Amino acid sequence: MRVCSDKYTDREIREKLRKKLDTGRYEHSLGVAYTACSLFMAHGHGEISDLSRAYTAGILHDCAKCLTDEERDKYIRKYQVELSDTEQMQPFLIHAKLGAVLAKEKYGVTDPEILSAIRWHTTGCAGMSFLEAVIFSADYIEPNRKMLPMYPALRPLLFSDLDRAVCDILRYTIAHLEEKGQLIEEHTLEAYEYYKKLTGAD
Ligand code: DGI
Ligand code: FE
Ligand code: FE
Repeated sequence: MRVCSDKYTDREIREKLRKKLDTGRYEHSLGVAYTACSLFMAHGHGEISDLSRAYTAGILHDCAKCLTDEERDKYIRKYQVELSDTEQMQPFLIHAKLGAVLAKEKYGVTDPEILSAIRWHTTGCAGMSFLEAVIFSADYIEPNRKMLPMYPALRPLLFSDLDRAVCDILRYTIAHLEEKGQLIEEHTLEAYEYYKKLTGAD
């Protein structure tokens, strides 16, 4: 697969990632990349240039997920990444923002839409682009994910009604976080309100 990088081939990106991610995370990243390509095809975007963007965003979306705390803090300082209060209190959220920075700095990706899809893959946001919505949802449904009760219905829904499925994912995520008593990013709540209104879901 052609990859959207100014510096590396697909194989080089995979080799670099394999060293930076644990095995499960690497396999998940491949799963997101190919699920994102499939969603592009299903929604009428079959050009290789489109699929390359889906693949690149998918494979790199968690590139900052397996950093040590020291590495993470070093990159935050080096690239002057600003953190929200929620990110400071729940640092696992930082990998989305930092992933977009590292995709650019370490993997040679310059396409702003790919970087933005990586940036928003965890929380989502209101009015996502097609690529952003695809990466956000491919992350949730790719086949390596541990089985959840809603998957048999949710997975096909993404291929027929993307906005409705994004809305469902946001609802499930918010309910899950509330149950666990976790802080919820404003972007996640705004995204849910947006997709609820867009799709008329209740
Ligand atoms: O990195 P992954 O595990 O592949 O997936 P991810 O980046 O979507 O992270 C998943 C976790 O992030 C999942 O447990 C839900 C959580 N999450 C999403 N939005 C928020 C959130 N957690 C908190 N605390 N607040 C949020 O707004
Ligand atoms: Fe992630
Ligand atoms: Fe992920």
